[in-house]
Amino acid sequence: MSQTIEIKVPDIGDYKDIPVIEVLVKPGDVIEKEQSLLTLESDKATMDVPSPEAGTVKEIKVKAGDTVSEGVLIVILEAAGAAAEPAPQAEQKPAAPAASAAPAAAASAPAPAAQAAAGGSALIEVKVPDIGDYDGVPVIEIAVKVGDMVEKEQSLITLESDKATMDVPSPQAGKVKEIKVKVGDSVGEGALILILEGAAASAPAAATQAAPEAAKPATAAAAPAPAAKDTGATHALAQAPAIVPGAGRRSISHASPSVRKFARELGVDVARVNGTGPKGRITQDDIRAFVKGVLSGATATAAAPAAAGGGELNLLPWPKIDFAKFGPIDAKPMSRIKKISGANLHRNWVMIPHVTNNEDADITDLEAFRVQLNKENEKSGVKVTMLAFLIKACVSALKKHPSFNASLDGDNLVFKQYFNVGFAADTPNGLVVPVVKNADKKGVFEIAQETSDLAKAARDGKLKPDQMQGGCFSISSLGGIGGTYFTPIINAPEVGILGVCRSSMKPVWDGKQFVPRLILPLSLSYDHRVVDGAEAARFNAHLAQVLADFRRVML
Ligand code: CAO
Repeated sequence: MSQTIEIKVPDIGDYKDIPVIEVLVKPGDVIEKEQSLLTLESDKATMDVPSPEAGTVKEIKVKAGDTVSEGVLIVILEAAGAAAEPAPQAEQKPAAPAASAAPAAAASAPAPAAQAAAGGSALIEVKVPDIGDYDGVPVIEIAVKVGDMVEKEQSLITLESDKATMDVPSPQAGKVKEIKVKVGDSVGEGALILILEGAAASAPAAATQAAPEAAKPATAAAAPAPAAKDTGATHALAQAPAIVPGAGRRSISHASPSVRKFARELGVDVARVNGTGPKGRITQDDIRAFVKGVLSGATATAAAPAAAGGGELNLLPWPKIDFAKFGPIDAKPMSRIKKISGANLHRNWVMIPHVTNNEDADITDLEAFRVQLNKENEKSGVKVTMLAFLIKACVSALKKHPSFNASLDGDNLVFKQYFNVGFAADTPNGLVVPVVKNADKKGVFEIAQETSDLAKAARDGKLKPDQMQGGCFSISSLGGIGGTYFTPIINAPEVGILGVCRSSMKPVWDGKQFVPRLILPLSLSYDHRVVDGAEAARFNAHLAQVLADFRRVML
């Protein structure tokens, strides 16, 4: 009997809505106890959530970019050796808390102990704040030097235990007078880190008063050990025992939160930077050297062999421009849908070798038929659209060319035996792709009604997640707007998408003369890893034939 464990985000102190920056496992993975499942990163701490048990990952409930807080379900695990263990008789209380994971404490500004220095300037002793149960935590990086002017909240040093990486920020703005620790020292709560000459030196009293507020400690995080809750059956609830550092256990970039933030500001992917700090840690200087290398061309040269061997992209950092210098501007945050669809489109554009095959379909007769149908059914309230015919025509082409109804899964091609066709819908908040399920089993009227309902739900922001899932192939119709041809981006893991532009009357040579025909431009983008060019041309030619004579849809 297998035991299913729900792994949730453990107590992470005062932190809420922390972004998941990396999911480290996938369904089917066999994992060890304590193996990191995912990495969370706030602007002050990077933390990994480890597995409370060994087992097989059944389901992952979050993805990179989600934000999570304590108690959020992240992974469902089938515990290893569960069959061998006796079923618990009753709900067990969590075992004694494991180590308190309190990166949040480090994130709080440490208590500045201010004292009036000669000449009226305030000398502030900056100490390690409450970092929960941690003691003897190694200093792995010192981000400032004597004489530096620092801002309030600027990182001063980075500590790294075997549970978390934490930056200690400055309690206030000022000048670094003296540094009392060095890399490799071990520190605990209250250890003197450095002496700061407060920027508000003329008002030492204010600095002193600020101390208790600034020192407000985060709640120590008590992460319970897995708790088996059972009624003789198979279900168990568990929380991860503690938070651990990702970098130490994985071959990913080893960098403190402040260095990651710095890298993000410059558009640098830390995974591409070589760390020269202790244990290969990436420092701010490494990021600077990387940017200099890219700008001077040196890094491009160094990366060339990797690129030649199929390595990573070697892109320049994104240009950072102060647009306000050139005229008035109005900056607005992107909508949630735009952010999500943008990230998906970007990945698909970069990862899929797209090719677009253009074709013209003569829809003169089909359009006449559509107009006639709508006249006959005026009272029914259902308007037959070109999109509904296109969906049926695509089903016919998908049946004839099954590789368009496939998805890549590692070295396997998964051929789907069902025909779910998605269509891009333009909404005030951005692009969404609702899916008409089992389009092969539905008639044109039914599909017309369904696409109209789905498009309305999309525009009203009421589409449910399952209405956007399960697609095999997509259509992006700009026919109501205009255009001739375009390159639609494939909606991965699908391998094809049909772009449709506005039909127009064109002179067509019939062998004896030019005749006016209504021509619909079709642009079929396909994943060239899965579909060959000849097959794509056949798919598009078949579509054009079906649209020219819709009786062929039955063949
Ligand atoms: N050629 C000429 N006219 C067309 C046409 C075509 N290919 N397709 C639609 N039309 C006409 C319709 O007949 C309709 O005319 P009437 O109002 O006179 O009946 C008008 O254009 C408006 O159609 P529509 O676009 O609103 O409706 P639709 O069913 O064709 O499409 C939907 C629905 C949801 C696909 C559409 O509203 C939409 O959102 N399109 C944008 C998709 C998009 O953004 N794609 C880009 C994604 S990025 O790759």
